[in-house]
Amino acid sequence: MSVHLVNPSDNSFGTAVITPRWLFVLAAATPRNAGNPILVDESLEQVVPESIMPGDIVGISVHTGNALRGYEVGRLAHARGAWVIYGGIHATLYPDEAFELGNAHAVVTGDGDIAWGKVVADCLAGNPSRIYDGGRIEGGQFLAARWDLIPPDKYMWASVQTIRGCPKHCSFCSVWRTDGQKPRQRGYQSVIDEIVDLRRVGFRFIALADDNFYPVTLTDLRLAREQNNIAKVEELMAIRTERFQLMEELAKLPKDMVFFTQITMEAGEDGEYLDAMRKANIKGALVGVEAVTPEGLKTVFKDFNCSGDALAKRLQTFRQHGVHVLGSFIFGLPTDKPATFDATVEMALKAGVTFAQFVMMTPFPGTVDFTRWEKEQALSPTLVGNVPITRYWLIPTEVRPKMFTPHPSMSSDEIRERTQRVWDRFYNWSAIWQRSACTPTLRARIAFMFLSKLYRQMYAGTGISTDSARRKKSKSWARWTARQCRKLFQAKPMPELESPAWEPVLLRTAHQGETGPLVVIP
Ligand code: B12
Ligand code: SF4
Repeated sequence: MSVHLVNPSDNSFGTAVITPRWLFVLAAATPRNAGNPILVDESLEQVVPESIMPGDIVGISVHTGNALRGYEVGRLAHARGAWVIYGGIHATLYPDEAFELGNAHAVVTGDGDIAWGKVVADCLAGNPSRIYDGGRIEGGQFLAARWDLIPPDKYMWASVQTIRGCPKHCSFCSVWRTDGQKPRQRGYQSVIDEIVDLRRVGFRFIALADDNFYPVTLTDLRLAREQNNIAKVEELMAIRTERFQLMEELAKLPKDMVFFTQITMEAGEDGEYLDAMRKANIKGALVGVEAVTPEGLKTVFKDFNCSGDALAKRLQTFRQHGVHVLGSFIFGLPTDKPATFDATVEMALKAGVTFAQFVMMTPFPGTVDFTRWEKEQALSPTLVGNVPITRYWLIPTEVRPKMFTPHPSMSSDEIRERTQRVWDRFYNWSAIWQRSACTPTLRARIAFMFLSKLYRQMYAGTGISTDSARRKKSKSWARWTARQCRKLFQAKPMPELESPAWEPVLLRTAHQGETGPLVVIP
């Protein structure tokens, strides 16, 4: 009997940018008596059906974008006589779908770190339950990933999570609803141990797979102080202090390490925090800019972001403190006009962001935008084939519309074409050459240029170049470039590297709750 963990994808490039962390975390959650799980990341290569045997256990993770392929994998695993289990954000939101379309035996909702062990044991006993509620476990219970199972030559970046949950409530984002608004922070010791494991085997680029690396802002602290809410101030300060401790420890790791994270632009007003990030070798961060106008920010419930000159200044502050920005912008908001596209790319150029992504408004399940849209659609449902558009992930990709929510003044094609032009303008050779001046050597400059083009190729998913000849050509270019780029990320292994000898840590266990006794983890 074998346990297989499959990360579904329609697109296999042979090389991938970032490790799907869940694979290595669930590997750690797999009981030792079930042996080492077989990890299949389909963004590298497709699953081989013949490798699945009757009685095997197949765990499949689905987010909305890969659900359709995930169900296909589940059906083929079921046909091979395996136990089929789903988990991940989409399965959490739509467990029934996994049974109806993916031949599931069971679905795990929420966090899998603890639930997966029980699922495997139940399958081995031939008696799995239908639903396992993994819930939201405490930060101290997050499992460290099993990096001993990572293939050494397939990924550019490994991913390590330091915190889960986000206190904000942006309308297009499901994180605060699924992962909660209470930040759940891992002990820094366990984070550092994982990173040491990765550096030992030659990974020096690490994506911190966090929802929001800056969970407590200076404004939060000021407000709590103004309200004289001592308990709140203490709680916020404890979170902030732990962040600084983590960064202090990251700073002690080998100097060639490079970290990248996701953060709100509020960190731009906190020079002390940005300096700590820089010292910790957190050299870049994805910042959700989303919109460059106050009206746009209001529609996405992101009024805490800046617009206009203040926005450019805020983003430049990151650079001044040595943190590069990957600016993330959304097109297709109801307030967008034709002029918004040029204004956005000009802002991205003016603000000096090192990379940028321009995504088209997509209503993801679990978000405020999705709920609103689903209600509107209930009045007069739109169908594609016989699938309601509010279940767009079930529409075969060849006929799936590229945008789902109608815009008040522009057609979907107009939005796509304008978005494509923005990508082209931001990533034209001359603009990239200018930005590449941030690198120290000519070699690094050339690498930067290739990476910029690769990024554009992999993520400009506007669906414009969808004729199959162009798609095939661009895919084989991306495959080749990804292979070359990966070598630039590889470092000489450091098998001699040791984790610091940590003092025993006091932690509360989640089952015991906030008021439960403390346990000593040696
Ligand atoms: C890091 C990250 C990225 C990174 C790295 C992705 C990667 N290769 O791993 C980058 C920046 C590249 C990225 C890109 C995108 N992302 Co992203 N990303 C995240 C983030 C912040 C963390 C994911 C992570 O690694 N978590 C750590 C692991 C351990 O947690 P986990 O995956 O949730 O798994 C746990 C449980 O879900 C469960 N579980 C998961 N799978 C399984 C399977 C089984 C069998 C079981 C039992 C349990 C189980 O157990 C795990 C351990 O507890 C999440 C937010 C979030 N909180 O999930 C968004 C998130 C997953 N991303 C999201 C989106 C929308 C995207 C993009 C489409 C954005 C865009 N517009 O381009 C792209 C899509 C890329 C792609 N093709 O997959 C959405 C997905 C929404 C949805 N309904 O599907 C999320 C939820 C954020 C959001 N804003 O709502 N992302
Ligand atoms: S978009 Fe970012 S800031 Fe907004 S809720 Fe999601 S994770 Fe938090």
